[in-house]
Amino acid sequence: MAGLGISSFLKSYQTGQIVNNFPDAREGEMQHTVVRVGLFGLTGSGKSSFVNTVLRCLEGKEELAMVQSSGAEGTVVLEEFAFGGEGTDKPGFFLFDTRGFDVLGDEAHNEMLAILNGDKRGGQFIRRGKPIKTSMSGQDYKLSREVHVVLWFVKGTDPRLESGTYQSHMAFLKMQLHKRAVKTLTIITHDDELQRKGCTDQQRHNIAEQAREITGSDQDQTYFITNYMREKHFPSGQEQQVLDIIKTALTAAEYTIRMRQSKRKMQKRKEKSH
Ligand SMILES: Nc1nc2c(ncn2[C@@H]2O[C@H](COP(=O)(O)OP(=O)(O)OP(=O)(O)O)[C@@H](O)[C@H]2O)c(=O)[nH]1
Ligand SMILES: [Mg+2]
Repeated sequence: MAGLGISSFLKSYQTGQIVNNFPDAREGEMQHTVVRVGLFGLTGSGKSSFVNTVLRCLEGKEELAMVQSSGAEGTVVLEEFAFGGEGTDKPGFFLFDTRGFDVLGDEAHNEMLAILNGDKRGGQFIRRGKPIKTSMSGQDYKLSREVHVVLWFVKGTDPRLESGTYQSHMAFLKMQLHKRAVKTLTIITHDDELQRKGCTDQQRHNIAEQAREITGSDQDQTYFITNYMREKHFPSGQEQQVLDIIKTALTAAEYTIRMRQSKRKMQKRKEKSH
């Protein structure tokens, strides 16, 4: 699809429009479901900047999300940004900007699960140091409240990538996402800095491999991007890349919703027959 085509599609996008057919949806469920795209990653990986990049690419507008200034803390309040659904009173999808982590451990796992399950929503502060009550299995949750697809952000120039420290912490979360049939797209940011450093194709290949080890994404769902920044040149070709990421994420989210509905139905049938 040409750039303009995707752009106008996404502007007026409504949840359900890609897959179209949700045979196992509960009555009225799809009317209440808006795709939630969860943005996760370590602090400074470019999640909030990505919200601004999408805003720029889709609506030609400037900054909505608060981006870190050097040394300052970034996002502390969860924020959901509505996109799509032009001309209707229902948004097409939400980008859910989360608070990043310095280290990945039990606390990060608990917080991310709570967000995935819809127990933590936009507008809520994240208070750290106390576990959040949430389901470990993700079953019996309300599909319309959950996060349906994950964009995992990795700063391309992060030295921790190469050391492999970060990969080992993701096994738990990968398993949880798999259980929930939620796909992860890997977004490698700071492509401009990689290019400035004269990063070779082989090095890029290695970075992509290392990032994929963290997330378990498919090769074709790993992207390099330069986020839009007000004072900097936004490379041509980036816009198309960003729109492609969103379209791929929405497609994955809709398939997840459909699959979860079918699983739920099968589970109910099983329970009845026992
Ligand atoms: N050069 C360059 N800088 C970027 C890019 N993406 C983000 N940045 C910068 O990196 C810093 C961190 O970006 P944020 O978007 O605030 O990162 P975040 O993931 O939201 O961070 P937390 O909210 O703390 O989790 C900011 O100074 C951004 O301007 C990029 O692609 N290239
Ligand atoms: Mg942020």
